Amino acid sequence: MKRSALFLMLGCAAAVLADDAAERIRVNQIGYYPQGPKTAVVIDPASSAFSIVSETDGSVVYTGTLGPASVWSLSGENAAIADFSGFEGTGVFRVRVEGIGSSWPFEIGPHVHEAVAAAALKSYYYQRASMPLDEAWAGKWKRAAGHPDTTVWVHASAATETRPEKTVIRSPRGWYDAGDYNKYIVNSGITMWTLLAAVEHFPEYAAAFRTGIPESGNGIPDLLDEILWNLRWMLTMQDPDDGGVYHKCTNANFDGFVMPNQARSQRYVVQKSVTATLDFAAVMAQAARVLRAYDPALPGLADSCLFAAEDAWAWASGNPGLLYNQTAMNTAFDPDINTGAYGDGSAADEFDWAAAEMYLTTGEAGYLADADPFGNPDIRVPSWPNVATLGVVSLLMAAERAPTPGVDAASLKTRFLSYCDGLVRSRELSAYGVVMGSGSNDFVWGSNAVAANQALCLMVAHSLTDQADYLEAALSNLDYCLGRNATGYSFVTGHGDKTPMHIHHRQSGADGIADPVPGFLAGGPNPSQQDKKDGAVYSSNLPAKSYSDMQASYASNENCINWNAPLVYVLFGIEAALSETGLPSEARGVASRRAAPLAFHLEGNWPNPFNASTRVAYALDAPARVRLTVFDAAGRLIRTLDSGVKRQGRHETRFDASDLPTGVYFVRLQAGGRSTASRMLVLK
Ligand code: 9MR
Repeated sequence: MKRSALFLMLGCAAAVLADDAAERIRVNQIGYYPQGPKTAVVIDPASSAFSIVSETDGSVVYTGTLGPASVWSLSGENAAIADFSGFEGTGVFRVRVEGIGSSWPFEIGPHVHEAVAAAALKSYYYQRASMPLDEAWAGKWKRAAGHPDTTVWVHASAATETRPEKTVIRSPRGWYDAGDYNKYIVNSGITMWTLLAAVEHFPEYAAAFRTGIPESGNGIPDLLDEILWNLRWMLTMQDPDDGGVYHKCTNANFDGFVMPNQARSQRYVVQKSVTATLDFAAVMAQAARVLRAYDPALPGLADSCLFAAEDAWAWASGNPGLLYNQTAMNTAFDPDINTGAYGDGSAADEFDWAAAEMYLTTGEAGYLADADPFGNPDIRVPSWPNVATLGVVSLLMAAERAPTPGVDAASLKTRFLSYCDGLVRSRELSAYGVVMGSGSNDFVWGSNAVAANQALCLMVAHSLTDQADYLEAALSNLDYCLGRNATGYSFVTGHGDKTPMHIHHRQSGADGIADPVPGFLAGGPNPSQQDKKDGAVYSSNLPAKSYSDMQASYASNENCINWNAPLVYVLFGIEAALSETGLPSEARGVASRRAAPLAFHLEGNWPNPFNASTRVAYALDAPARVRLTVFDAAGRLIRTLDSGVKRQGRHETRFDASDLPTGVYFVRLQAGGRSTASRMLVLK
């Protein structure tokens, strides 16, 4: 249960006041790194003194003075910054301000964002079409398979001589786009690039990172296994006869709030478009590059991706003006298609991006002649209709490793860094000390992904220069997403004390479980409020406060694959840069550089051996966020039991193994970025 709800049930007036205080002291509710920057934002400060208070014993461990208050015009708030970067202790703490009270608790620890990174990536598993989600991996959000997509009809708009209308094709797998159950190539394009870029840019970290999915332990990084689920779907979306790519695999209309297996409307592939085909070409070219290293495990897949990319590029070159216009399509063909359009007025940036990826994978300069990805690129925050920056980033990161003949990478780098310098400078004008909100168009539909994509660009700048101010600016936007914002929400479901509970996500609305499916980044504040006509209610019209935690609010409170992807990228990059080891704490054989003061141990489980379920006991000598991980005898991660922040003392967690085969298992306890040795559990 949420802490605030429990307090309200107890009718404890003092505790309600504590929530009120937490509303006025905005922190990253997940936490901070011991040696990293640490700031909170205080609204309408009553005094200038603040302190950091230990959750263990209530002692004051640090005191400081607030910065000068100023107004953030985007939220209408008078805000001052509490900077406690000088405090480097580890544990669980709150910020206390005289005359207000205390913030939500947060952790300071060496791998503080690892659990939220795992959840953000795991969210893609929860979005998988065409397979059941077993309890072993999905926990209480287990569900039956939805959308086999084995009898998909070719829509009239996509009919050809070889595939006339109603030809049945197979298009299984893939991720549901968002709260809806449709699968869109354009949005898969930027999403896949971003996740593949995390594999390319943080290779050691990605290789060692485990999320607990059915494929874990198969010799391929979990992140790449997840990517493959969608890649194999994307390959089905190319017409083998001409190389063109269908814009989407979709219902005619959005489903109601039902579970995936209850959504059984006829599925269609609709008109091929130049944007979908180029996004597909770019992703397939990039995938061919990344998958080459896995040829023995995935024989022929890299080659297949490259062939698919070349065929798509050829089709797009022959049909450069074939943009997707759903309204026009519906006047000419039946049935009408009313799901997400992902329409675009120009394919110039898609040509640039695809040309860049094709050039980098093949080394053929011819691609640079057809489009000019590096001539005068439109460098700006990436989004699904604006993808030129993706090609620029791929080129700049590749140029760090090997020469790029025919491209002036040095001048491109100067231009990219000058864009990022602007983002860094903008923080100085922000009362919140964040980059987000520096541009007048930042608060759009999916604004939290604007924050995450600005942070992605800043992480790239950090990789290119190793300069700390880029990393700190990226971290400011991560703080924004996790609670240091004008709504006070940590926008990732299930992570933080005040998080979205009514996300516009069909499974979360239909499964009868109070907690939403975890790990989703909610869309975020959006003053256009396009969903008001459908019942969404907002308490503010101010840009940074136009957010509503209601299921009806698809314009501010939906999840979407292209919004989670930059969050995964940034979390991987920040953990790789700022965590104690630069590797996930679960990675074997990684020595800790510095021992955390937190001590904890696993006690015996009871009963043992056991049938179906057992209790695992453990003790903490200080409060910490706790995670138990269970492995099978082959070392495969079987289950992760997240316990949230636990107080000092002894605790028990029930481990239900009713769905697992008998045998030997091992449990480990993780807290404060470290883990204990394993204990054996015997299931008879
Ligand atoms: O993210 C998309 C946003 O940029 C558009 O303004 C909006 C309206 O066209 O659509 C958003 O994408 C939605 C898509 O159309 C259907 N699946 C859910 C997506 C997120 O809301």
